[in-house]
Amino acid sequence: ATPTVHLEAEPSALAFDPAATALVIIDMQRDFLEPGGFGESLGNDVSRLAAAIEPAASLLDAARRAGLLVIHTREGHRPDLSDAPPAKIARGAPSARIGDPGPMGRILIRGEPGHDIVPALRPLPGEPVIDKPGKGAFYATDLAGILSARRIDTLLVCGVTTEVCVHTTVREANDRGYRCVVIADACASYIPAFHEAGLAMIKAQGGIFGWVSQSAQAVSALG
Ligand code: C5J
Repeated sequence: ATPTVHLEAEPSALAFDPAATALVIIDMQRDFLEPGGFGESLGNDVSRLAAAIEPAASLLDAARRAGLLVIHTREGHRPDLSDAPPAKIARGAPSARIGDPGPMGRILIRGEPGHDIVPALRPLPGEPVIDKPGKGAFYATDLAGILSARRIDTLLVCGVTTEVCVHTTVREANDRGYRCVVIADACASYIPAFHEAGLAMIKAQGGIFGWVSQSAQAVSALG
């Protein structure tokens, strides 16, 4: 029989096959979580995101032990900025723009220290790392191919920020037919009200584009 994990979630519990389930950790990068990066350049208090690290680390550990496919994403651009839309670079009035030098290297540029995933969530060799130029993890990446090659039908999703890159990715994954469970305490936002509203939107209307659960529930379900 297919091994089945039963997960408590809202608006309803669900069951999944660990072999057909991936953990997707969105953009847990120094550029968003540490001072001197992209997030702070936009005027955000980056310390608000730290709360997601420990829950995400325990979820990552449980997912690895249960044999789930683990996928990490990173938002960032090529050093020559050829994949960075001018409209994205020009947006707002940041203290430093994408590509400008900063204390963690050039802002939101692949290969720079700020682009790295935080040490507590460092990918293991063999875990796919999706480098994405946009907010969603499907746009201009090979994520769809990786998921279909592994016959994945369910995603556990966490990371930052809840209402931006997590939401964009989950909305598109839902349209592509994946069941998405967002792990609430392993996500965070610079704007707490948006974190709460973002989670509420996902699970409203009978789970209009997904489910919401907690890291402790996912860890205990994964055994
Ligand atoms: C943002 C992200 N907020 N990873 N990126 O610009 O959510």
